[in-house]
Amino acid sequence: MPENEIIQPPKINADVDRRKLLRNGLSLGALTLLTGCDISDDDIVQQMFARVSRWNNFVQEELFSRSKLAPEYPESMAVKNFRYNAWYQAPLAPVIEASTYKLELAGLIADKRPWNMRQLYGLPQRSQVTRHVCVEGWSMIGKWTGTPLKTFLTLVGADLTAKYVGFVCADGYYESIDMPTALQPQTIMAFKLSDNILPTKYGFPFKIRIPTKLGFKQPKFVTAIYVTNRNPGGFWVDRGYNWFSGI
Ligand SMILES: Nc1nc2c(c(=O)[nH]1)N[C@H]1C(S)=C(S)[C@@H](COP(=O)(O)O)O[C@H]1N2
Ligand SMILES: [Mo]
Repeated sequence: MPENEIIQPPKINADVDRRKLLRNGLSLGALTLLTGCDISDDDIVQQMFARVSRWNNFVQEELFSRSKLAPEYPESMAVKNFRYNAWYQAPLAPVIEASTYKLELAGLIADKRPWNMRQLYGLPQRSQVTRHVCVEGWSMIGKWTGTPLKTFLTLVGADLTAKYVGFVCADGYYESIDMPTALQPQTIMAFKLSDNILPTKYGFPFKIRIPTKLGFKQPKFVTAIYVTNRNPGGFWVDRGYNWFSGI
């Protein structure tokens, strides 16, 4: 089946509501599945989903580049007892030793010297109260405090014209985001939740908090950050979830 028959992207109309457009993007794929394909052929179905997902990445990146900030809420709305989530139960969360911890840097970064906890916690910080949305169907408002990822990337001389920022975690998890999202001022290296140093299960020593993306795009227990022009994928993305996953 020729590629251009599978998805006929609608023209992007700047005025169109982004959710409506995303919905149309999805139903377009579903429609093609129902009408144009032999759905008994798993390969083709898989390829189709991959194409729909790539198309969704493209639409979302286009819209994100002109989109606004995520809403911030009054502090009184922040939940104190935040919900935990990961691909395993909380007692199995990796315990990171603060005195020996090092954040490794790699890829298109000029100064790749690793950072220890003292250096990280010495960075300028700000607080923000935003909503975390998990793809599993729950959301919660929390207060996170930390350093804009942009501040950090600038300090270490990262190539800010590169396409992706990738993250490696202590629990085998990994994620990556587009550079515009990495530079968005609300994307932070979060050291605190509800004014307390991040407890182990919430990602000590820090979590990348991104209020414009779904929960699974926000790696905890980060041990390495790298900058690259090749899309590094992610733990759930490589298991079929959409890579951009904006909210
Ligand atoms: N290292 C790591 N980061 C992760 C995950 C994980 O399993 N491992 N799960 C993700 C998912 S699906 C969600 S919803 C949030 C949950 O973060 P919380 O425990 O602070 O609520 O972390 C994200 N980051
Ligand atoms: Mo999630």
